[in-house]
Amino acid sequence: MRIIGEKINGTRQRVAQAIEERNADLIRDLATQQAEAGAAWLDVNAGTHRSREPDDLIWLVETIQPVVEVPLCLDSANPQALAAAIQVVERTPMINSISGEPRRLEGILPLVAEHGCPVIALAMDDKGIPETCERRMEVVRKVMEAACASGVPDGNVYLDPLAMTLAANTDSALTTLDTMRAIRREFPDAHLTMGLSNISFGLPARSYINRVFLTLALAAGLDCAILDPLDREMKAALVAAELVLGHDRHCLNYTRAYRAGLFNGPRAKASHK
Ligand code: THG
Repeated sequence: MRIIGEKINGTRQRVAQAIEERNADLIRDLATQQAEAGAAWLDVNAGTHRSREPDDLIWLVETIQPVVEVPLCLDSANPQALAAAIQVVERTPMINSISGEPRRLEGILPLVAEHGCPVIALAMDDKGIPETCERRMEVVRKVMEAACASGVPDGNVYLDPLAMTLAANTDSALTTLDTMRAIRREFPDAHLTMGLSNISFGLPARSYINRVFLTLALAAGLDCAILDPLDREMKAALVAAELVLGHDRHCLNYTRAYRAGLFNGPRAKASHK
């Protein structure tokens, strides 16, 4: 399981303010903390100010990459912002994301192919997020065809089946898990990733829901997740689930995490995300 650290996101108030004030220290702290906690990529999202997004994303990349070795995951729907950021990035980044929307396929896939980037592909298109597993798979097939036609190998695609809040539809997690299993069957070489916390939006005690959902998603084949690597309770759930699912030979990671104090020690601040 590989983790994309989610904390450098301009939709978070503290991060938006740091971007606005060009507060490099705050951003660099978030970068080093997440890298030390084992993130394989750091998600970098400059927020929603469309006209400023290219400049803000470039500033974030140039601020972060001198202090960490891990590659970045450039999180934007805007082809211009992604193209600008790719010019200043030193290590091949992941691109977050394409989808079935023609504008994103046409604007972003050529960049992905040219730079050999891993890319996240959302199971949605210009009509939104399909209600059913079958219709999400139609979008997935279309995106995989487009990726293949552009010369992007399946192994560089991280499919995101998308999780909607249970508060609006209590079948939402089931649809997402079914979509994951269908993707695993049809595209065995592609990866599966997801932002977990959407599943609990609007509900109390979100961290419990998020942890159970992570566990079920791992059983359905999730091999990469966008989450807060500093959330110890999430990490503990992850390590235990991987052991139970037979992904931890000789229980090495589990016992190592135990010895490092992951299951006791100071608790993560109760995170109700
Ligand atoms: N799929 C893909 N990319 C994504 C998402 C996804 N990128 C953005 C998002 N979803 C995942 N990233 C985050 C980043 C931060 C938080 C949640 C998801 C977060 N939220 C808290 C909350 O909502 O309460 C706290 C906000 C704050 O601290 O201000 O921290 O699904 N491909």
